[in-house]
Amino acid sequence: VRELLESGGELPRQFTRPEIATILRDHYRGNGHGNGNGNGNSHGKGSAQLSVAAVLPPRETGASGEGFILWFTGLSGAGKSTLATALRVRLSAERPVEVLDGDEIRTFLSAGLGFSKEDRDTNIRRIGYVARILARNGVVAIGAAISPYRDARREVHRLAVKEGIPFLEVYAHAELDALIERDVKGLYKKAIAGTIDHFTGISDPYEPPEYPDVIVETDRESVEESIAKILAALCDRGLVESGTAPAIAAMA
Ligand code: ADX
Repeated sequence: VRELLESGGELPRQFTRPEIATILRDHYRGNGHGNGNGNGNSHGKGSAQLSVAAVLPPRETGASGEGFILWFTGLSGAGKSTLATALRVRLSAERPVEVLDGDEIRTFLSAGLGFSKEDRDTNIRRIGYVARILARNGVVAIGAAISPYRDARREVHRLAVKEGIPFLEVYAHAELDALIERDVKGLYKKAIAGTIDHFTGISDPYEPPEYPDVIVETDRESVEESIAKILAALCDRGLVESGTAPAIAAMA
């Protein structure tokens, strides 16, 4: 932090309010708030050192800005990415939000992984790892991968809880028939024809969550209705402001 302040860099918003950041930066760069010698070394030995910790707010908790993980699980085409994006749009006015989308992660972080159980579990472990790093730095990390195996999801959950990171599991559910009919990416058709192997729900298993925090029925609900359910659950957990859920519910 000190190096950042000395170089005149911007402190991340979750560290402190911008006006406090300006005072700190001036102090460390010797611009009038330090020991008055203007040489930028006001924090040196013997000077009246301003304790960063003394002016930083305590780590925010609850609806005021704590990071958390929202983990979507569900079949391909069940609406995970759509809902994750809608949530990001809704929540990013209030706090930093990142979406870790299966398709996108597989292009970068998990490039080269296939769809065997082992590879899928590795993929989920990686997404979980990044989600924890983000969440512990105040970001709302939204995971949107099929994550078909219960054990892998449980592990992500367990590691988050171990670090004190709130974790919410959302099951994006739609009847298989509806997904096959909708088939946005044309993958179900190929999987049924046997052109794609190990396709989740067709020729590969999907283990539904036993105790999801929220179930959204994406073949029966509008996006707004599903988002309202999720926001209500987040609100119950004290993770978003109480005004957030009704605002969305009114749109439904
Ligand atoms: S996961 O199983 O490891 O969680 P992930 O969500 O990253 O899967 O990727 C799923 C996406 O990969 C699907 O939405 C689909 O676009 C594509 N895909 C390609 N082949 C398969 C397959 N065999 N099974 C499931 N999805 C596949």
